[in-house]
Amino acid sequence: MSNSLFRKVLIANRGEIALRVIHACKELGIPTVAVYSQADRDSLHVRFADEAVCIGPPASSESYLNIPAVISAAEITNADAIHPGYGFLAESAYFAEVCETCGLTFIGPSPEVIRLMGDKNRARKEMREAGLPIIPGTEKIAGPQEAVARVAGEIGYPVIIKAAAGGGGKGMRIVQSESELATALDLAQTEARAAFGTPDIYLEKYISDARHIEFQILADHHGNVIHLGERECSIQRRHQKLLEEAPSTYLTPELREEVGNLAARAALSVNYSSAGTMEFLFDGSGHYYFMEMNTRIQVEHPVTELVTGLDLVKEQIRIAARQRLEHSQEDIQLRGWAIECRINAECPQTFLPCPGKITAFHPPTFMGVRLDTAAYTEWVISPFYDSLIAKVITYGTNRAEAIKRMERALEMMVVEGVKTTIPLQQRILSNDDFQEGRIHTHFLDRFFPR
Ligand code: MV4
Repeated sequence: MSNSLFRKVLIANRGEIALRVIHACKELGIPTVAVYSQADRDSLHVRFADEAVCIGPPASSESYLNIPAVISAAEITNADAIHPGYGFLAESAYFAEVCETCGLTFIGPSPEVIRLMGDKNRARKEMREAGLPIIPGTEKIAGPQEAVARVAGEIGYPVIIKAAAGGGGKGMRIVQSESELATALDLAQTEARAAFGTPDIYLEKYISDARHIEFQILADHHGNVIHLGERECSIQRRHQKLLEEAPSTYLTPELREEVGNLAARAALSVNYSSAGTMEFLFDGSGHYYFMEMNTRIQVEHPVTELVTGLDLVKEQIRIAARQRLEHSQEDIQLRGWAIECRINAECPQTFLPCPGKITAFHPPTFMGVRLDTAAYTEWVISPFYDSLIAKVITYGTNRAEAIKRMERALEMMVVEGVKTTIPLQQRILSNDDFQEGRIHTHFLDRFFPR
């Protein structure tokens, strides 16, 4: 079968997301190429792609992040497009640019918009100009610390320092009072330089007890843009999401429409084209603020797929092939409720990754459950990569049903040989406040102190 989209798609990733992209390509009739490191020879993405190329040793820097190796693999297999998944090269403007230079379609937005959104400072400025409310703060930190202290005083403590090249909470630091500011600035700049290669940081007012809610956007190359509603992501531990849901118990249909339309228009104003996510913070008094935009497919995208019925990866591929969006905003209906639990291999005491061999694996399968995973019995979770074992996603006609199904799915899921986050997720699911939908950014610290 031949398709009008791409000759062949190379997937520059591993694990469940590589399999997820393979599924989308199979449904579209596009042949696939997997790339893998020496640690991933026995991986399912290698088995299920049409072709596979080994691109280097286990360390990501020498394989999944090795741009010349990935590009060479595309060239020798005659692929004409690359899907980066999430993580690794997904938000590298440079990689997207190299793809273009080599005549390969990068399945994602343009290098320019990746670069813009990767600079969280510039993104704030641009999105404010596009009409989105942003959190009170500085544009960019430069100049003497007295000047910074003056701005912080004007914003009002607590303030939060964020790395301009950061995102996802990496390099964030909360400052309670002026006496802590100088030391915090020093540390934050040193950390930012080490982690991101630039010491640039900015300040925001710290909003406590907020909700972290993100809007899913789809935009094509022809000026069409729609939003697919929101995902509630407030339940995070050390900025790792543990449980996400769609929709959010916090939003009324009116507020959803207001923020969704603003987000979609803002995406249009920067010529965005692909799937993208705008992160917002909602405080307790009805205010909301843009925080950052993610230009990749996100780990938690399945909850949006279950409540909208759209396949976001297929949409990304069609958009990259310059097709027009098939759906208008009026076509998008949210139906039912979806919850995702990210099952990671980690030690419950230290919260540190717990790599090792999975000695027994049994996936829960019944009505209303989806499992995105590349795991199987005897599979070894490597210390070289992220410790995600599986994403369990349940769907119900309402939130209570989705929760009940998640409880049953976790109870009937067998993962032996490594410690997992399942017990923590079971405690969250049985918590009264969670069941009532009363969740916020401090939910985990407050209810499950270490
Ligand atoms: C914030 C915030 C409060 N105030 N920024 C975390 C992920 C990253 N994208 C942004 N994050 C936050 N930024 C301001 N100005 C709260 C969060 C946040 C959070 C903070 C502490 C503990 C859990 C959290 C969960 C979600 C978001």
